Amino acid sequence: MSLVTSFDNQSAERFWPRPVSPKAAPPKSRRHRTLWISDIHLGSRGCKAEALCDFLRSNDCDLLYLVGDIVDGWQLSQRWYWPESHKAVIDEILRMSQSGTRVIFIPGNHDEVFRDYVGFCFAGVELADEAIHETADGRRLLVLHGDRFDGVVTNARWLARAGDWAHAWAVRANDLVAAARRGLGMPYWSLSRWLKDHVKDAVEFIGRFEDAVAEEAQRRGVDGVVCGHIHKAEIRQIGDIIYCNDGDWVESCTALTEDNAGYLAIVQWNSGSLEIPVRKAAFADAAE
Ligand SMILES: [Mn+2]
Repeated sequence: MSLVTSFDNQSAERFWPRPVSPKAAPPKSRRHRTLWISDIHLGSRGCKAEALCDFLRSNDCDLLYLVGDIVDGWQLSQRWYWPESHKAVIDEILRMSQSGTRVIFIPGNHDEVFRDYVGFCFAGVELADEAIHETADGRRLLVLHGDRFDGVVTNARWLARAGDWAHAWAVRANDLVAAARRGLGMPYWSLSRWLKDHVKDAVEFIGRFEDAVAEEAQRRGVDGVVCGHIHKAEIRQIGDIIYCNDGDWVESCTALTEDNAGYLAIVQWNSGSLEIPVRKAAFADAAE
């Protein structure tokens, strides 16, 4: 008994110091009921960690879903890359968890090492294979990363890996093109965005992926589904299912948000301001 009582909170903190001091947190400017983010790829060069830090510091939520590929274990296993800004993202998520945000982490294929710990809770972060989210207006959304549909879509795991490698290079090439255009005073233009929209196979892959995910949601008897994995933010009706993809933080810097009325929207973080691009769908309207 004495052993237990002597291990109080103070000594626990000595062994596991809090990542950041609470006084450093300024008031957040926006509140959401729920936030979904995924495909951050911490540990890879393409990761837009500064933008995400900025986003998390100015956006608050009751419930935060980390929908997979938060850490890029594939990249890290080849070459260790962990700059301060990547650590800061983890710190910010832990700070949110400590200030009352419920955090649910659904590992993806790039951070599949965490799948062994599903059902556990670390530093207030709950690990799950998938989740059922109930919106403020009572609809049920299946939340999963989405890589399990690669097989259905392509039928080959090596192809997914190859695609991943090609994507990593497209993102790098994209950064180079963007820097060159900036230097020439030209507006931002995304190469990998253009590839995704114009290369026939990519368009076909995305369509088939979205259909497969929606089909699974239909089979499970839920109203909608939230996933990540393909780095393409989306919110649209597929049959009876509302399909949401929260996008990524390698390129698009997008999140899915829910407000207190159950209204769902894709938001894009653009140099410190929150933009709501083309699609903003009232869940209730869209599902009726
Ligand atoms: Mn993935």
